[in-house]
Amino acid sequence: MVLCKTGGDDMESKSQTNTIMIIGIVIVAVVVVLGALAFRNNSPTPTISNPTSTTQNQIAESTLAVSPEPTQADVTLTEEIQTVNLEAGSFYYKPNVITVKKGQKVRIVMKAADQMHNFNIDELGVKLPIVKSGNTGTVEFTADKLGTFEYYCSVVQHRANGQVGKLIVQ
Ligand SMILES: [Cu+2]
Repeated sequence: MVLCKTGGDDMESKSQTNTIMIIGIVIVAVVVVLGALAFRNNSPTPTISNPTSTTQNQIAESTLAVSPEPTQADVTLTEEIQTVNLEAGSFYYKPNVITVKKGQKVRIVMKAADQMHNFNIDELGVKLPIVKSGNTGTVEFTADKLGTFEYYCSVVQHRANGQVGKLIVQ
């Protein structure tokens, strides 16, 4: 009886260790399968979530571009600026006549061809500081007065030597 009992205990403990081992294997297998699934899921998830996020961004951008009017106003403002490329040399401006409409925003982009030059229109308060030879300087102003105004270079005797031009505001 005693032997049988101990034998039965042995059997029980053996089957217990067996079930523990099986449970352990099952857990490991589950973990491995879950891990593999997680890996598989991880790689497609960004490709799935990215398009949705970009489309969301695109939607957000398009709604932003459509709804606020200041953005459109800015675009038209920059289009309204009339850019004049001006060459300044000894002793001339090319072109030496610029015609604009009253109220026009004007951007003068002046390249100093040989030596240092500047650009001034006294009546409109326009002053482009000295631009060194080979460099380019920019000045912006609004032609808010009707008339013909002289632009000139104030570097030493340049104006007297004929470095002048006419801005006609119509
Ligand atoms: Cu000059």
